[in-house]
Amino acid sequence: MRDLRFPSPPPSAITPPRLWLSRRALMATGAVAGLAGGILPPRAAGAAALAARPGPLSGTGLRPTPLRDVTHYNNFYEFGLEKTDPAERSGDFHPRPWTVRIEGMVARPRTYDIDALLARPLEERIYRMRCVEAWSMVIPWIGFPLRDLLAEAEPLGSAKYVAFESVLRPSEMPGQGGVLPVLDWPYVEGLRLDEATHPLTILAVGLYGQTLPNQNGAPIRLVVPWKYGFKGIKSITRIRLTDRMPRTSWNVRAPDEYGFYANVNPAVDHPRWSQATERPIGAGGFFGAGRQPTLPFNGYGEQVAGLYAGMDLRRDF
Ligand SMILES: Nc1nc2c(c(=O)[nH]1)N[C@H]1C(S)=C(S)[C@@H](COP(=O)(O)O)O[C@H]1N2
Ligand SMILES: [Mo]
Repeated sequence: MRDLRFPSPPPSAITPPRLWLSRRALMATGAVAGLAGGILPPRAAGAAALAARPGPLSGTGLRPTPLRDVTHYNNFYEFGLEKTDPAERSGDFHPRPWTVRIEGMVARPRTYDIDALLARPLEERIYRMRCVEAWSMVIPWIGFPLRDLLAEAEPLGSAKYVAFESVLRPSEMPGQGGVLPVLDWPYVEGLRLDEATHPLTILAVGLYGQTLPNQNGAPIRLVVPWKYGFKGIKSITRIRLTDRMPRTSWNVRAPDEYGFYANVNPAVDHPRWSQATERPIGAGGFFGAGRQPTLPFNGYGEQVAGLYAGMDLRRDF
């Protein structure tokens, strides 16, 4: 029987030739190196241009993964289990009209329209993204700090955690209607309040100078760069402040494998594979980089390690 948990890296770790061939084609046009040079890469289907000013850590010299890989090697189980499913099966998803509700332990619960969120001052944040499956990307996100939105709702002193919920829409998300229940829908995630209000934590509404492609979590998703990718919940409709540690989809699915914290940690292996190294996606095929060491907190330790002072991160993984 097929293993429906995250596959172990060896079979899934091989970039299909089709992907790197198209990446080479993209590089030949100069589009990949285009960010710094001001040439924008081609637009993903359905995405619109989106302007942003450079945000903190944008000048750290990380080379973004080609757009083709960012949009064609995805985990978005609402659209299927394969990395190619989100790009192939999300064409009928409608990320508009859309609202995001902020509620729970706040003085001012409120509902935001996505157009109002897109009209806020936006920043580009070039962040590493490390998947628990031991591959990684560098993505030029566009978004704004989650803390700004939370502040507008005025969290109560009793609030300790933030719970997030993705959209439930089986009519447009074939993975939600399947006969094999991989995850309980809707997908849910959670952060401690101090993690949610850390300045590196953003709500992303775009990438590579355009609104979010459906497969990357349109129209709005979470990005927490020091945690494994699965914490970056996509297509968010609800954000709830609470005093209880929220349930999270992968922790409910396999609690021994996926913890609440999910901080990137090369010293704590997944029970079925090592987390010591990672395979950068789209880093150049035969001639480019091979596996590279995984960094504690995905390289953001200087900014975030203090959040976990005194905690045993082997136990709270
Ligand atoms: N709603 C929802 N959010 C999700 C997922 C998902 O299946 N459903 N997959 C997660 C995982 S495992 C990863 S690695 C990232 C992938 O984001 P990307 O496809 O934009 O790179 O999204 C995360 N957010
Ligand atoms: Mo992931």
